[in-house]
Amino acid sequence: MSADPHTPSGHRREKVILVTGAGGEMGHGLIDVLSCDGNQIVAMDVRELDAGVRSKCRDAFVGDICDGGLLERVNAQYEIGEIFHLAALLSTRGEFAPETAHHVNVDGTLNLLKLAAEQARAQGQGVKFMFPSSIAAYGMPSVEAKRTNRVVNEDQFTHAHTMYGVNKVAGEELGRYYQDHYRKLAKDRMVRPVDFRSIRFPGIISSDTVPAGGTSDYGPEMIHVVAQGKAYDCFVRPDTRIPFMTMPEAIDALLRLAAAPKERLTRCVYNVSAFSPTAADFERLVKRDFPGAQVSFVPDLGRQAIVDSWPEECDDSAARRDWGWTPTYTFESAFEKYLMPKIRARYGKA
Ligand code: AKB
Repeated sequence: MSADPHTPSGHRREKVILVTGAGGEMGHGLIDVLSCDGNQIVAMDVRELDAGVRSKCRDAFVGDICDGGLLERVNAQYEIGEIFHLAALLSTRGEFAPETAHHVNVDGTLNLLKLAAEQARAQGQGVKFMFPSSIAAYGMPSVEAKRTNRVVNEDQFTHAHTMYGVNKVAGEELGRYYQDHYRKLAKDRMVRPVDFRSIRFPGIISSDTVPAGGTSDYGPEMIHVVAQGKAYDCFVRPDTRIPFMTMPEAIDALLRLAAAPKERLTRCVYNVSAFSPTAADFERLVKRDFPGAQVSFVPDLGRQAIVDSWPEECDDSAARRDWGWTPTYTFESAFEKYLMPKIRARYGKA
């Protein structure tokens, strides 16, 4: 696949930002912010984008990141300065079809890294590659080990227990390879064709969208289901604790890392986190804000084992030091200032 800075008709290709998984939870919010800054966005997703998101994009391609022909079309038409690669099959869905998860999550990521390297060669400069990784990259060996090692840093316990988590670690390593070692022995190798930057996101709670296919979903699911006046059966134990953050904080972190001067960054992969509530903490605030809410705990042993392999808290001191990461909310203020106002409006509970 060789890119040329000009289209076949000789016109210079437009400089754009490519967003994969554009129709997903994070894609919605990211494109909202990127488009406000006047960026030209090219979106990719397996499904048609909703009209609101599509209207904020220069172009949109419906298809699979494993489709070489599709990527070739994007490569030929546009000059890509940055890639936000959000497309992925999450942890729960990945455990029902692990080989499919690997194909999408790893082969797809490799395709995008190859595209970035081709673009860099054509442009004569590196392409920034933003890769949302996950706390699923961690694999606490037991609940006891999780409770003993409450706060983990980026270099601890990275033997993931899910295909999704293994895929995220693979994506991190592929990105580091493309950045630092790509085509190591080739005489015509380009140095640093990819500027790879990654965040291991915790569970994310959005007031606008309900996640699907994840194992941290119990938090946002509980809020959205109860807000509709329905009873919620939580699939993990009340004492289950993992890190979470709000979607606005996640998008702020991704854009803040993208904007950071490369010389400030001491690593490719960073933890970020805002708060680490238990499932019982979610229940407590949901019942406070929706009196009469019905929440019961019916652990799904398989999904419970996945969440038990994720740490209680992540040490995000490197992100705070290198690029100024700081959370916006505490768990309480996330409910008070972000979730409740928008959730009530969304479900007519204002
Ligand atoms: C999942 O639950 O699989 C994701 C994640 C923690 O990355 N939300």
